[in-house]
Amino acid sequence: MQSLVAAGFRSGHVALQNGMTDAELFEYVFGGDNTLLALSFVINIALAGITILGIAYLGRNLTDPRSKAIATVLMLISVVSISSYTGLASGLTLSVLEMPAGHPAAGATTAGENGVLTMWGRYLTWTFSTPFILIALGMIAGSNWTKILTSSAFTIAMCVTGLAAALTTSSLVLRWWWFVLGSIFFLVIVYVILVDWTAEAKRAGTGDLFRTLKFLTVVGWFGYPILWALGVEGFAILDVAVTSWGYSLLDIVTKYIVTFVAMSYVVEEPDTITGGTDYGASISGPTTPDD
Ligand code: RET
Repeated sequence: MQSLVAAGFRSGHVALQNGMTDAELFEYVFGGDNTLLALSFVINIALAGITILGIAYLGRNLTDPRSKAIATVLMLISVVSISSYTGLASGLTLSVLEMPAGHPAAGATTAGENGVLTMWGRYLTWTFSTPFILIALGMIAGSNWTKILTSSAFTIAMCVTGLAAALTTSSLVLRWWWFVLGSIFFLVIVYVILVDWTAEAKRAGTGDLFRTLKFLTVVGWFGYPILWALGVEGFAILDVAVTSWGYSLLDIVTKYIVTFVAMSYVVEEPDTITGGTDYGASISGPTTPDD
């Protein structure tokens, strides 16, 4: 068993690390020559922290279980985000990978090692953060759990294929094939937001709020595949620091701004948001108040 685990770690090391340890990657980011890259991580750690505290403060007087559920889901977006950026900043979820033949960055070097810096932790952690964004949006639109969970499953599939695209070093065609698959999954999510949830939000009375959230989300989310394609993973037109800032800025819009826009509506606990004291109860009959 132990040797199996050791073998797993060894192969993980070969697949994800091109000879650079986490400590060397950390030194590469924070050593002084890559201040811009380091800042793109640190600023988001701070913003995620502020957002978590902001939600706790704004939501301190919530009483309705459904309003509380939405506030909790919104908080979880930033809980994932602060962990994600800590992983990137520590070097744990960064790797230097050699691109396959034909890739514009094939043969590039990073800190003396063959390969380019890949922030694969981003794609991995979007797998956990994007479902919370969709759960919050779906609940605000008053959608049903089938649609909310379907869109969540598709976003997980999209992020995992994005991760696979970034980590595939065997073939350029397969990198882009993963990207195409992820893009198809993305279109399912866009359809649910633009068609189903837009209509449902109107019926639920949250149409105005949903229009703002939909705009920030759909426009912002399209930025990610564009950045992937223009950045080091794709055509390598943008360098690593610019790509990283691009993602960090998109994250500010799609997570923190979306969160505060939604939260400022939820705290008022309007009828369009509340679900009544029984909402989400796991047992019928009177429940013990939790505060
Ligand atoms: C990838 C590559 C594969 C094709 C597509 C992508 C889309 C990514 C998106 C990410 C959104 C992330 C957010 C994170 C917040 O924490 C994976 C780049 C379509 C839409 C909102």
